[in-house]
Amino acid sequence: MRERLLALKEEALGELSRVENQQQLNDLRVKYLGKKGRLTEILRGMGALSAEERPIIGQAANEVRGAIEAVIEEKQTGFQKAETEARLAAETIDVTLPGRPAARGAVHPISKVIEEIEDIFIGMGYTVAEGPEVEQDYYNFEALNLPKNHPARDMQDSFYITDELLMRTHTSPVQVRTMEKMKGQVPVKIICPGKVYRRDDDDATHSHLFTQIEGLVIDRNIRMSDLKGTLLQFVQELFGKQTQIRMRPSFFPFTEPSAEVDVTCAMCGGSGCRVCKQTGWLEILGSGMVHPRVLEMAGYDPQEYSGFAFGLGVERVAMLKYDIEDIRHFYTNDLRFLKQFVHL
Ligand code: FA5
Repeated sequence: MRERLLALKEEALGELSRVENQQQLNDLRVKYLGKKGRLTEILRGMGALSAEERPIIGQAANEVRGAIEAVIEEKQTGFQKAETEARLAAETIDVTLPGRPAARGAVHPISKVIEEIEDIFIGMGYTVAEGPEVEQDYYNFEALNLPKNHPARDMQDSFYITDELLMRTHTSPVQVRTMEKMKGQVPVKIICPGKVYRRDDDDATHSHLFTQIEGLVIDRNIRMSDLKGTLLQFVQELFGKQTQIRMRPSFFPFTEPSAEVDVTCAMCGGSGCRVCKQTGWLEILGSGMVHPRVLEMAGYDPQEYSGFAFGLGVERVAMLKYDIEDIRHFYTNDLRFLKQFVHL
């Protein structure tokens, strides 16, 4: 029996030395040490042994079991270690690999110019106001001294939704809304950026949808010279110190007197070029002193208060600033065009 035990040990250790994986190891454990395994099978013959032999064989059997278990244990530890190492290797992160760049959007050039203009006016003490794009005829026209059938309504051919509702044709209705909200209080000092809509045919300098920034100041003793000084400071901050302005008499039903304002052409510095059609000047906005009737309708006594207002075309300013020859580039969303503004 002792020989059988030793032979079993040799056989088991021999087989164990060749195991390659956990599954084979488990199988051998069952084969040799399991309840119905080979060792148990041999030990079943113990009953036939004499009383002296039994403890000796018992001890030998324990030694064999211990030897086999020790090897199984050692193999087991080896497999677990190898498995952990393999898992760690598979999960390794190479921190030196370059990252995958996420596609980043950028601010649209029109939004950039709006922000820049807002910053300039905020620096002069203005606040930013907003109004609806779907506007009532009253605010878009009537309260601005353009009664129904007034011929100047044609200047801003409109998209009507109903008889009384339209897409606003300019940002000037926000003047009236702000004055109503202020209920006769001064000073009023706002700018209002926003989209406006007109039934203009699209061409290189006209779009049926474009952006305006309205400005409005109301207080006691506001004069035309305040308007001129404000606009001069504004264009010099936006286009550079060398920029000059020119005011040309004009007509808007909501301002009296009214003026269109040109700036010296940023392309040629005023000497005349293709962009300014050889005049040296470029028109960027309409302006004037708020009409007494508009003040009165909005609850301000024109005997006591006066004000100026202006409305500038943001696309026209952006075209000048970035030398863009066609307004439609802003709205066709060609990435080759838009990408040029990413780092500005
Ligand atoms: C107005 O809209 C007046 N509300 C401006 C104003 C406000 C005057 C306050 C007095 C007091 P006008 O229609 O001229 O004015 O438009 C103002 C500016 O918008 C123009 O100078 C021009 O820069 C721009 N603009 C006008 N029509 C278009 C268009 N179809 N596409 C792009 N820009 C335009």
